[in-house]
Amino acid sequence: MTDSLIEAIHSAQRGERRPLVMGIVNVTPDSFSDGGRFDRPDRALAHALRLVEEGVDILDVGGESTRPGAEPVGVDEELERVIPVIERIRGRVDVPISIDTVKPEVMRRAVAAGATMINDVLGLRAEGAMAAAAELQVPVCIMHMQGEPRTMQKEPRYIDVVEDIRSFFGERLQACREAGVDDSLLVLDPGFGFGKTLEHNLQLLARFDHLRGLGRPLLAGISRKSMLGALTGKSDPGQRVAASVAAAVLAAGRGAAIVRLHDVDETVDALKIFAAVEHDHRG
Ligand code: 7PJ
Repeated sequence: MTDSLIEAIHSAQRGERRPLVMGIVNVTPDSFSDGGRFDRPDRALAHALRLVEEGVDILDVGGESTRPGAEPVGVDEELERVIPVIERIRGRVDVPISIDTVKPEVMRRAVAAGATMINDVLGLRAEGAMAAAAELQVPVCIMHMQGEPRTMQKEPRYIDVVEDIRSFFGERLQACREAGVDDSLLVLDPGFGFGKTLEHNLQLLARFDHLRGLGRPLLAGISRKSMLGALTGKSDPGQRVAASVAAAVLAAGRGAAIVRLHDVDETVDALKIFAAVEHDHRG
């Protein structure tokens, strides 16, 4: 499972196939606000199965909200949210599961329960996370974030947002090598909306292809984010589907190997058009 996932990611990076679609499965109280504690895993399972029907390539299961202003969650609470969901999904379908966490203990328990990828918004900078990744040897998404979720949107500052993030990735790649996390396992993500103004986010998307120089597959997560609300005037994230699909196609055109998103059905269709034109009729 791990080898075929790595091969698919690298094939997308080489431009041989359309980007992989990573569908978001949130297991946080704010995303299931009307659900009680006990039916939460079943609701998350039902959501995951729907995404599979819609053609998702990777399911990204997360139990801690990293939205601007969000408060951290304890390890026991996070485990209680995500492990039953991973077990239920694994019992039903073979689609690769990614665990969206910054905590080493959650990484270990999630992989033991059947996850085959780690998605870390702190880029393995939390205490013990790098060692856990070195031990688990599964693909890891290293995301860039300036600051921390509680305060990151206060006053983000860069000299040049693309170059600054490139040097952050250079430093993380070196740290991974030193810790024994193989280069072939790493995916890089500039972290749209994580300590970035609208202008920073637009520069990152416009110049997303500059990050290809790092030689690693790239992930873009723009789905329903506030940058799209700012551009369309739509304050309700649920109204940002078309904007999200457009952003995913733009990221695909600039070399994203994975796009992380909510609206799988719509985006898979859009990427089929993208692939038919870009891969099949350009010679
Ligand atoms: C991202 C993420 C992202 C990666 C979130 C949201 C906020 N992980 N987790 N990249 N965003 N790798 O989905 O709106 O952009 S949480």
